[in-house]
Amino acid sequence: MTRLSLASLSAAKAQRPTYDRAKVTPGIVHLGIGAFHRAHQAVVVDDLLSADPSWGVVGASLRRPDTSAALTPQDGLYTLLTRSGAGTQARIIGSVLEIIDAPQRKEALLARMADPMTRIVSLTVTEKGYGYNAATGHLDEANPDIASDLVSPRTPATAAGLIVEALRRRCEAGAAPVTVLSCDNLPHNGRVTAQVVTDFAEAVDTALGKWIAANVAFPATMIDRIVPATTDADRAEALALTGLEDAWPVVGEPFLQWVIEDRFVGPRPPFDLGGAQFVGDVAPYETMKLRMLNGSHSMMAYLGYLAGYEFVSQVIGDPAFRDFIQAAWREEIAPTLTMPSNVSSDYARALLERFSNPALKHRTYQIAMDGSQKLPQRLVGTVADRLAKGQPVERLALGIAAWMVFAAGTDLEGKPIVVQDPMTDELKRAGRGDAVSNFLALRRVFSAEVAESMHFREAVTRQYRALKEMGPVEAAKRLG
Ligand code: CS2
Repeated sequence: MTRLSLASLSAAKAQRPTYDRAKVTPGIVHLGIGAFHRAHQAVVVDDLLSADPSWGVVGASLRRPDTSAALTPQDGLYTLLTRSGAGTQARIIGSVLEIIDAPQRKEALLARMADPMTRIVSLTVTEKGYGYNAATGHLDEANPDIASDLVSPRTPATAAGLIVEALRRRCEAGAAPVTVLSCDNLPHNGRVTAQVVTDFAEAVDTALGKWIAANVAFPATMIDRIVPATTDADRAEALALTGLEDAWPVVGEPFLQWVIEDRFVGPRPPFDLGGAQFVGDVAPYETMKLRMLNGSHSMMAYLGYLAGYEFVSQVIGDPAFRDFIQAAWREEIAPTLTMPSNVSSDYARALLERFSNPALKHRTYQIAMDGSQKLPQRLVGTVADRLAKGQPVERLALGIAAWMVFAAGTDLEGKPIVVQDPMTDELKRAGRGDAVSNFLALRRVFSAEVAESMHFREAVTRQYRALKEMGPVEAAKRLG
């Protein structure tokens, strides 16, 4: 069996890079090079390298060495499998030039980030990776990783710490401005990144804050592609299709969207050649995506998991859930958006098709992870907007009640659930006794205005009881 690498690339029975890989130079450093980045931004970059080879990606893993271990022997090359009902397409992506395992090679990473050739530092570090406290709107200095970086800011481990140290070096060397591009599912991700970076910088070096304000841009982005975690079956399929062994292919749906606020300092890569859109204001796109797609994803994940469904396509294939999700979009979520109503109804129709993709095998359990970090922007914000107008929130309340049951760590048959969440201990405690009240008291998840609304408390209590008494399918049926 031959392994994918530059030496074997010409033998790959798949779409391959059309540019000369030897001429590609690094222009982007990406923090958090997981499957999502490799199936999204790196593909967009792959599409533009023939036009401009100065935008190659150096990726960094901040926690685990596994991506570097898998892709370094492959010269950074990997297979993208695009899956739909019509079959699977394989394509070799060549835009990632190097993968740095940050804990082992911190100095190499910082040097690369500070290098003037690097004009973009982008990130997908998940919601919890920002060290942001949404309740205060600032860097969470009590977060243990952030606290430890603040003590030794020259050898940081967090995204905020790494960016600040790289910026300090750039400032000291008089290097060119740089754009920091957040690609996580957070509302106002550009603003949040600017806030944590500035707060961190001011805590360690007051002069640096000024340089950052003048030399760094933090555009907001909306990112979208469904990327299920890679399995051994995917590895086998990559080999069967391309003829080359790949230790870590990635899988995605055909759909890809990337909306970027057009506010770069320094040169802007022609991301539009790979289908990205540059716009003046990302917020309407972002709110639509977070509330419609991610909001319903989370509801389907908790309700579906509790109903015994492994994949999203099975959940949306159950008429009770399908009707419920469509009603939630139409009656409760879409009316809170500023998008024209035909945009949101077309969007909902497209989502239904994407969720129904039978080939994707996207696990409900994967989406259910880190709920405490996801719920605020996916469901609770929508609830807040509706409560302010005195509108009903029954369906959103059912989705939130399903999260409460899941997060408490025991399914409806009494079987334990392995809850993966930075707040696991608090969630487990909240599940004991008066669970609804305990969960509503978590200020990182529910703002005071939402938690103190009688209307909301009653709705969640009603739906929580319905879940326990009749199960998720019947509870959803009543609201479909
Ligand atoms: C999902 C997202 O895992 C999750 O929480 O809702 O990863 C979702 O698939 C992407 O945001 C789609 O763009």
